[in-house]
Amino acid sequence: MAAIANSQKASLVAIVGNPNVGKSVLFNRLTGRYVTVSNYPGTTVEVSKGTASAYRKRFTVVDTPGMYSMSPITEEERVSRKLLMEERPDLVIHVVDAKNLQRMLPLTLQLIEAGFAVVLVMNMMDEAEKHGLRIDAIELQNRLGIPVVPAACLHGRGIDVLRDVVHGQLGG
Ligand SMILES: Nc1nc2c(ncn2[C@@H]2O[C@H](COP(=O)(O)OP(=O)(O)OP(=O)(O)O)[C@@H](O)[C@H]2O)c(=O)[nH]1
Ligand SMILES: [Mg+2]
Repeated sequence: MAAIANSQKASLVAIVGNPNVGKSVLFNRLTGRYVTVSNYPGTTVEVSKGTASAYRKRFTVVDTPGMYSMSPITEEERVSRKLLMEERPDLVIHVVDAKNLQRMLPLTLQLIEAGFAVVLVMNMMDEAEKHGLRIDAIELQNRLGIPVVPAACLHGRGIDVLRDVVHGQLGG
């Protein structure tokens, strides 16, 4: 019956993080051509949704406006928080700038505390390396208790690993 075939809703994956860390670049890498951009209801803030896949599993990806914390100040932050709390994504990809890890990790902890399944994407590794920064992703992963994926989304680095991790997190 069609109703049964359609009853399995596609998983929702939300990309969140500070402004300007590469969320939209990652969103574009993960999604294909079928992307919808709309104003979040009652606001002028734009939210993009698209479909991505890992192996043959398809999932919906939403690109959220930049947020610094779960305690919103700006309209963008209010939208991102509302989206997270109301849509309760199956997985949250927290994108951070590897050059500014310390400043950005508090949001990772807030997301974990809020009960979300979180994957940390350490983006801009190309720039971090140019600055001579060396980050022990395994140690960070062990301390946080969530998957950590080093990436340079602009150059496509880390995307395949992230797809694998997302696939695993969504139940394979
Ligand atoms: N060097 C480098 N630049 C990157 C990387 N990823 C993204 N960028 C650049 O960072 C800038 C911001 O990228 P966006 O994807 O627009 O960032 P965003 O997080 O969506 O920003 P907001 O939507 O404003 O919150 C752009 O100029 C990108 O080209 C990366 O891995 N390495
Ligand atoms: Mg963006």
